[in-house]
Amino acid sequence: GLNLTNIQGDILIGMKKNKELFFFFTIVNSTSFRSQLGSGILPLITPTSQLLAVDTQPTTAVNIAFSQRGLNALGITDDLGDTAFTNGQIDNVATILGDETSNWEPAFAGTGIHGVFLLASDTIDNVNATLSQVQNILNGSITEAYSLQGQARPGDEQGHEHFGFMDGISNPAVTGFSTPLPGQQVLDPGLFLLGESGDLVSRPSWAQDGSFLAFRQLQQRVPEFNAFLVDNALSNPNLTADQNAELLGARMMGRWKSGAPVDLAPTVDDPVLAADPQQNNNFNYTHPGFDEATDQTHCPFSAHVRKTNPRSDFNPEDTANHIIRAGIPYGPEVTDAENASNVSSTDPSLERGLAFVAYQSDINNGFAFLQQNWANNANFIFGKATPPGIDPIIGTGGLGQADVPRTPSGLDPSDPTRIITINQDFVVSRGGEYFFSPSLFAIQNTLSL
Ligand code: N7H
Repeated sequence: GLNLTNIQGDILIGMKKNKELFFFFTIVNSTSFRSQLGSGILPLITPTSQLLAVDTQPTTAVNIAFSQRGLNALGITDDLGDTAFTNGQIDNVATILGDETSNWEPAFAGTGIHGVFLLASDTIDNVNATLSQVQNILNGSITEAYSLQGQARPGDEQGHEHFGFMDGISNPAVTGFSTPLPGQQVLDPGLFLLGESGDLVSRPSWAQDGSFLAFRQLQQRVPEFNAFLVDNALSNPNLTADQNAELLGARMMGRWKSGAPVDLAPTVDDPVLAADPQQNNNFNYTHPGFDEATDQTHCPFSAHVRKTNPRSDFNPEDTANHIIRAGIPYGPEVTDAENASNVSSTDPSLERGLAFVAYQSDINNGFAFLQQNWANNANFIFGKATPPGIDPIIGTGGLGQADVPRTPSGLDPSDPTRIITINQDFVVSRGGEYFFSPSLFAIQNTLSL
């Protein structure tokens, strides 16, 4: 089995707290940092084992991860065997990810991000207290490069991202670790943890049980998204105008806001199904009597969840391109003024979105692959009667151009060939970085002095 006391807690199960601070730092004194890392910081790092039971969870869970620049700053010269990590996310900006560099937060475009602390707790006060403790221990050996405060949305919206959709339902199960729920894919640990079964790349031994963390600050233009749904509402005669707007959103996502999968609830939401973990992920886009190459009466080929995890659209089911997601929303609720104008405020304090976190053992097979080869590729999912178009939620026209029109088909169940043109991006990448989340053993023996 896996050594759960050695694997940082966010990787396999997520820290799952209502507040999570991403504190990006620059190492300014490598020797001092390395000596404090093993003595003072290591005892604060939360392994998977501590998160499994409520009574062993710390008040504030702490994880740490390093960029290639950070490993360089520590004098670590081993090649971890992942070119995306080695070159940094900025190297992927336009051609791979389709980001517009001018939208990048300057800290992500610069050279100062050596690592990130992930601090998760029930309150921001707890998070800040732990951050002070970390900074005291590190005693001036790091400086803040940037930070992003994530928080669950309030009240009934808890667990929902800013567009209103329930998130965090579907993640892969890992062989030898998790008991799968119905419909959940069971995958080799080596897809997520270096040096474990299924990781085919040769790594330095200390990298075992670490994972690559792809971080993205993804701004969401919520008022624009809502206005788009109203303006392009579908025309099912049995539904109200509001329901037809909801239906369009559900078909773009592949799930209703409740979380119910469109593949199982194609025309009306089913909140009971949504709330049942035995059922809400138990689908694979096949239906007796329907041809998977033509059928979009259930889930559109272009739906976000289908573009990023095509399930039985591959036969045999794809096993190479998977991520474990552990993001959290950031930013405040939409204001009345934004709602009234249908336009996101340009006030930076009102920016909102998803602090996106994806774990994998190979970034070019994981996050970067999903974004470039699936979401941003109009012809994917291959072999369908109608080309799906690029992902209506996260796809970009590519080559770093924002607001390139997206032309997904299949969104209108009454005419699957109809293209609903989307002239604006509802998700805008503000950049990010690739990190390595080492095992506790590696923190103690390799990264510390
Ligand atoms: Fe997505 N959303 O909240 O609108 N995503 N995502 N994602 N996403 C998923 O099934 C969302 C993004 C995946 O197994 C759900 O747990 C938003 C990127 C994958 O069936 C919802 C953003 C990438 C899945 C969202 C965003 C992915 C998934 C359904 C950006 C990878 C699992 C909840 C702001 C490149 C699919 C669930 C499966 C599900 C949303 C980004 C990938 C609601 C808002 C960048 C693999």
